[in-house]
Amino acid sequence: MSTLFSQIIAREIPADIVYEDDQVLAFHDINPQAPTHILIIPKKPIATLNDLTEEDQALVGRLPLVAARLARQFGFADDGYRVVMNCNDDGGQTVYHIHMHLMGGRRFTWPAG
Ligand code: D5M
Repeated sequence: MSTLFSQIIAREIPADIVYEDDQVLAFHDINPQAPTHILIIPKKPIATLNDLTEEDQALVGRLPLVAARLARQFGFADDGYRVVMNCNDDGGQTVYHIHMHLMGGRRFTWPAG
């Protein structure tokens, strides 16, 4: 099933893209929860973390690498930041194309709400 994020990958709807390679795209979240809030997604449409297979290991491993690179680029790598992946309804997932939230520029609390 096509999601909003497939449409962003296909450039059918606009997004403020901050990183792209052959496997991964990153863009600003439309509803930011921090001064910088970026979504990092694989171009391959995988609905939830539960749908990952062994063959996705390297692809998904790219997501935190891109997160750390963007944290450095946006200047909050040393202060710290939060990465989150929500899964299904109780996890707060609303878009069924896996994505890593990268949030920085403020202090976060724990446990997450
Ligand atoms: O996170 C899904 C996130 O996707 C949520 O923080 C809003 C964001 N979102 C939804 N539509 C867009 C568009 N069009 N551009 C950018 N960001 C968007 P989840 O973990 O599934 O709750």
